[in-house]
Amino acid sequence: MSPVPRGALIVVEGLDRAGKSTQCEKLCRWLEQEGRRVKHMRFPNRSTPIGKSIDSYLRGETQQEDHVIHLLFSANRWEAAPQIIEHIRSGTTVVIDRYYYSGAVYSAAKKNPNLTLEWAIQPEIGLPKPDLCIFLDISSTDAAARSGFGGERYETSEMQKRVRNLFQELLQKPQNKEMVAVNAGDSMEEVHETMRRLGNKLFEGEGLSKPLKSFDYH
Ligand code: Z5A
Ligand code: MG
Repeated sequence: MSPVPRGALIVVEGLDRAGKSTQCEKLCRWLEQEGRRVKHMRFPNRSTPIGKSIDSYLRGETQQEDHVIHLLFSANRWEAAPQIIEHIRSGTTVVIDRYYYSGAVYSAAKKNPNLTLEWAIQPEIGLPKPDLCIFLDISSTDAAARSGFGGERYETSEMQKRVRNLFQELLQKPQNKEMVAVNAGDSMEEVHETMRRLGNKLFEGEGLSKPLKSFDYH
C-alpha cells in the first residue's frame, strides 16, 4: 500500500487589514472544492490559556514586558506545532493566518534595542516551515482606509510602516525562499486568483514529495 501523500503547509501573512482572514477563507474553500482535506488555523490562537493572555495584552487590558509577550506569541505556536505536524503527515493541508513571520516583525518593530529582528526570530527556529508563505502586501495608508482599523495595540500607522519594512527585510533573506509577495491592493477576486495560481504551482511541483522542513534561520 502506498503511503498517504503529505499535506501542504501554507501561511498567509501581511499587515493588519491586508485581507489575510478573507483570503484564508477563500483559499480553504477552493482547496476543499479541489477535493483536498484542509485545516484552517490562525495565530494568535486566542482560545488557549497562553492565547487568552495574548488577547488581553492586545486589547490593552494587561501589560507585558516586550520579551515576555514575544515569547508568549512564540509559545502559542509551539503548543500547536504537534497538531500541525500530525495534520500534514496524515495528508491534510494546513492554511495558517499569521505565523512566525508576524512574530518576528511585530516585536522587532517596537524598536526595543534589546529586541532586534535577529533576536526575535530565534525562538521560532525548529517550528514547521511553510511550503509557501503568501505575503499580502499593502501600503499602511491603504490598509488603514479599510474598515475596522485602529482598535488594538500596534494598530498605528507608524508601527504599521515599520512592520511593512521588516516584512520586506524578511522577504529578501535567502532563508525565506518560500515567501512570495502578492499585491493586496487588488480586488478580493484578483488576489484570490493569484493565490490559486500559487497554490496550483505548489501542488504541481516536486516540493511536497519531500518531508516537511523545520524552520532554520542559519
Ligand atoms: N501579532 C504579534 O505581535 N505577534 C505574533 O506572533 C502574531 C501576531 C501571530 C492581532 O492579529 C495582532 O497580533 C496583530 C499582529 C500581532 N497586530 N496588529 N496590529 P490578528 O491576526 O488577530 O488581527 P489583524 O491581522 O490585525 O487584523 P485582521 O483584522 O485580522 O486583518 P486581515 O485578516 O488581514 O483582514 P480581513 O479581516 O480579511 O479584511 C479587513 C477588511 O478589509 C474587511 O472589511 C474586508 O472585507 C476588507 N478587505 C479584504 N480584502 C479586501 C480587498 N482586496 N479589497 C478591499 N477590501 C478588502
Ligand atoms: Mg484577520
